[in-house]
Amino acid sequence: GHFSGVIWLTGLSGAGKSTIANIVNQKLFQANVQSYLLDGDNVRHGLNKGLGFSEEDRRENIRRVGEVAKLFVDSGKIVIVAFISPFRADRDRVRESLESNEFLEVFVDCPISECEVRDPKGLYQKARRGEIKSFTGIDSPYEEPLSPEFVLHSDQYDAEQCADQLIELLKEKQWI
Ligand code: GGZ
Repeated sequence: GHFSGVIWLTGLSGAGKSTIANIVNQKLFQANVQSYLLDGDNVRHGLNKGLGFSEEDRRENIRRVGEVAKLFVDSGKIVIVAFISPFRADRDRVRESLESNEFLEVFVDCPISECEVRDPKGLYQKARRGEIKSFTGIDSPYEEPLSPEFVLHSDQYDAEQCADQLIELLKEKQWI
């Protein structure tokens, strides 16, 4: 068997969290590592349907995601979590709910200027026009991690390279 724990990706919309998380998940599968990916696509449309983007709803979103991640850790999985998770206190609470060696906070660090240029879904443009309210980085806060276990510079490396860097980290930490 292998180690179980949570790889918690945090960062702005468009920073590349989901893309990197999907690649890491595939690579772990190919290496016969039992992993599971939690991201907005499978959580905000199901378990957390009904939660929006107010501070209160985001905090509840992250609280539930943390609880589910913990359940998967209990089942022996490596869980990859990819949510903006803008509030430090909420990420810290998840960290506290796990053993100290079971939580890797990974800051997907991409300047908002670059996220805005990418704007894969046109959301930044909408937010700038005021068509979306409370958009992270525009009119809703993002609190950068103060001491993450790892930083991915997704503006300097492509998603494949970032995924490789994460896999190397997992080897160094003897998770895999
Ligand atoms: C931020 C928003 C918003 C607002 C919709 N603010 O790039 P995406 O589209 O695919 O990923 C973003 C996703 C963020 O959901 P999370 O569950 O990760 O957020 S949080 O952790 O803060 O609860 C974005 C889309 O949803 N989206 N409206 N106002 N992102």
